Amino acid sequence: MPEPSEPEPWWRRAVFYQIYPRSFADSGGDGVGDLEGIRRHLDHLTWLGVDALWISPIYRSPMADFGYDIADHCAVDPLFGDLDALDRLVTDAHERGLRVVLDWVANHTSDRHPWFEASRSSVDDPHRDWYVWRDGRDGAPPNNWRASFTGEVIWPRDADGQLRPILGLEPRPEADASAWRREPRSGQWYLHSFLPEQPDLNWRNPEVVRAMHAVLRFWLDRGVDGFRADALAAVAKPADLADLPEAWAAVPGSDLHDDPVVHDMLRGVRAVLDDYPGDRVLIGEVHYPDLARVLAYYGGPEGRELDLAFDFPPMLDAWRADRWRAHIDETAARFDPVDAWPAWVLSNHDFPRHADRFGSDARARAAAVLLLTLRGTPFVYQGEELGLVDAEVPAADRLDPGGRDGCRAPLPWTAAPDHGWPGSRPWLPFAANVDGHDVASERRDPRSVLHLYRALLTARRASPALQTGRFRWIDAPEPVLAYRREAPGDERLVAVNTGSQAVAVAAPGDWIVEVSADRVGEGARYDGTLGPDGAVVLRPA
Ligand code: ISL
Repeated sequence: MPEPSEPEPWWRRAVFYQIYPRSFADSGGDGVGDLEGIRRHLDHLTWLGVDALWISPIYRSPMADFGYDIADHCAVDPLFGDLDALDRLVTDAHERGLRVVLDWVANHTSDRHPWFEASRSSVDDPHRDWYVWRDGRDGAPPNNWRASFTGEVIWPRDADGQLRPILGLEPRPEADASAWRREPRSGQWYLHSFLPEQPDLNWRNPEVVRAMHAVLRFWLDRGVDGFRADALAAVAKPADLADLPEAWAAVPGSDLHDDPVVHDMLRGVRAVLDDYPGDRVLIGEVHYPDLARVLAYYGGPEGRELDLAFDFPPMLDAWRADRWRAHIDETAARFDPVDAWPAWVLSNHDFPRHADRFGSDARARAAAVLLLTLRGTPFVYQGEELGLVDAEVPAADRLDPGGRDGCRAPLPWTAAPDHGWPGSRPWLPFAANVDGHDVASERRDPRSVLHLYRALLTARRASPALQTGRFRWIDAPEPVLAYRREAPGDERLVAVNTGSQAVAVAAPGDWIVEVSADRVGEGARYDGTLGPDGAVVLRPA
């Protein structure tokens, strides 16, 4: 935790941009994005004004889970390039002042990883205990845990405000829902919280810890600025691997576990990062509906752990002022007293895009104003800066075992029929609203969503209040979220109308519209009215 006299770590002021490398930009003409494609488009990202890139996995992989199944942690998959391409990307990004954060998948490897191939080869193999092997129960799996992707879990709030898991998709009939698979050679079962091709590592084995630390050092030595740690709840499985209560039996165990083993693991990783200069960042995917549990992953008296954890409950909630006010208040009430810093996110590669979920372009614009002016570090998912919705992928054409293809559509760079993806057809179709929502067209139109993101990022970069200042609500009618951001000598006022009626929102004092969600009226005095879905950032006149 920084002393007040220490400068804030860079990641508190930063805006992160998530790159899903298969879908960002293709330099090779094979229809799949690659590292050289990212490097060639760095100017776009600096023009946009983000500070750091998080790149989803680029490691050697059979791609059963599109890279989240790693067969060699220290090699780049040939689809994406090679180590030289990664080095060139990091060097060029750094020259432009962009940090680079890689994905780190701790919970599992690919079943084709040499560690697992050795582990499954015999009960006596030295790697056997690197994974989680158990005897079955009378020919049945060792416990009642389910794997992910056998039915979708979402976390809606009931009318009584309680969070409850429900299955959003019917489990696929052919899917084996168990999180265990029997290995015929030994007759034992191995645990896979996700696909059978993704066996879970055993983090209680010190050799796994050592091997993974070596992986992290391999990339830190190459100059990467930190990691986004995948699926931490799955790592936190209890040692006894006991059955889940019946009410939870249909929920993938990877969304439920919260055992202290994960905190030992994170403190160890933190120590590795702290060996390196420059505030290397550790961002965690802690997919719990309950913020108190997420906060524990920032560490405690026994030591620091994560720097940032995604605040997922608001991402999975409706576009309603009362819900967002409650999430923002709860985050502040829990995080501020211990100086933990939230990470806000509206979309990523696992969930339908917010322009789809919130139902209109105008709402997505208003949500962007909120995302980029809250107290905390925002994460922008590639394509949201264009206002993209998901691609429509007919069931028969779906590639992802979790049904998440829609939000992974390739980024359209131009208005041409190939949208800047020459050569083979891209691996997925373009977004349903691709027409007019490509980078080149939006760069020409100052009212585009792209220019809105750029204006918000420019305003944020110039304002200590927006970056790290205090947050204070101001009075506003119910469908509106209105707040001040304040730092010494600097302040901004933000008002976001989540409703579809114009509404009067008084701003005490005299204010100029710095950014407006529809780009109308910027530079003029704020007149006290927000249009339908309107949102503004105001600076003192
Ligand atoms: O994708 C989900 C729901 O559709 C989530 O429950 C997701 O499985 C969970 O957040 C963990 O996600 C991460 O690990 C997975 C990988 O498939 C995801 O892409 C990744 O973000 C396994 O590595």
